Amino acid sequence: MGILRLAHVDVRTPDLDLSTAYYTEVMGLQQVARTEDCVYLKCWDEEDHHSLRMRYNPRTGMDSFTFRVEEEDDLHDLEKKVEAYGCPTSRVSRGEAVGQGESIRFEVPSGQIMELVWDIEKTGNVLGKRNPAPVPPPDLPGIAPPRMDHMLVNAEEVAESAAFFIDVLGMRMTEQVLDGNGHQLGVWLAGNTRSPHDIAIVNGPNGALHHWAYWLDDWDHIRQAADTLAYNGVQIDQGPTRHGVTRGNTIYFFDPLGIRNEVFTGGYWVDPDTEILTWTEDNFGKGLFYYENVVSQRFLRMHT
Ligand code: M3P
Ligand code: FE
Repeated sequence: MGILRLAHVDVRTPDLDLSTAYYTEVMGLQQVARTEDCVYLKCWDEEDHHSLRMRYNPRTGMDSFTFRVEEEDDLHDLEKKVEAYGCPTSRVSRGEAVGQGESIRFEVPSGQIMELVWDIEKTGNVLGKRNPAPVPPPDLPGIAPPRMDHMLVNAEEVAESAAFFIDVLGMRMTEQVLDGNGHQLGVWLAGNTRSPHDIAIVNGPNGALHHWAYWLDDWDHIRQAADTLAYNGVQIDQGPTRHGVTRGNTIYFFDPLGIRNEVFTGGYWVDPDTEILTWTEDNFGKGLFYYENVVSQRFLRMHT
């Protein structure tokens, strides 16, 4: 019960056509809808209406991020809990947003706008439900990830923010990074999925988006993604490499407006009784990038 998984990320771009070209042709997402000022995109194996909304605005940034709750009642339970914690909530009614019904919105302690929704329009993946092929059509352009995986937001007070996601929203912590005084510098949190994280929170400016990540099925697809990125002249931030935290294989890179994207695979299964893994600050280099063992300043200090 409660939070199920990341549903969609909503961002602003000053060049909707350029961003759309990148996300469809290089990232290889499907464009599912376009209004006067918004483009809606999804991955080929996603069942929901969309996982990315891009809205035209002169300033690049994140409007909000949305998690899906498991049951309809969870929406109203969590609305009460968020209100009781002291965050005012507002409701977005059915018909106000493309691809979904009623939702609730609020500002998390680190300043980002979060939305919870249960009623999402299920438009299905590209494979269909009758004798589906196990793979998408071979001619999909770009990286073509099957689904969005997780996101990372920054917080000035990681512990306060983590407590909100855990105690109020009911998410589970899987890993954390502690400084020498035992204060949290980063936390990795799972909803009701079996992955090591649906969202992570790492020390940085309030309100910032660090990245969101697309799932790839294996390391070889990460290698192919690196080839696609290099071929298209995309600026790679780090990788291909491996995280110590989550054990995931990864590449970080920037979209044309400077928003960081990640492709991610690997990790491990998390059960409700899996014990929390702890990293100490002196090992954070390996936690971030296991092979390089670096705490890259560009990686930590650049965000949207
Ligand atoms: C990940 C991940 C930072 C760590 C990032 C880790 C920003 O993105 O997927 O585990 O310190
Ligand atoms: Fe990540």
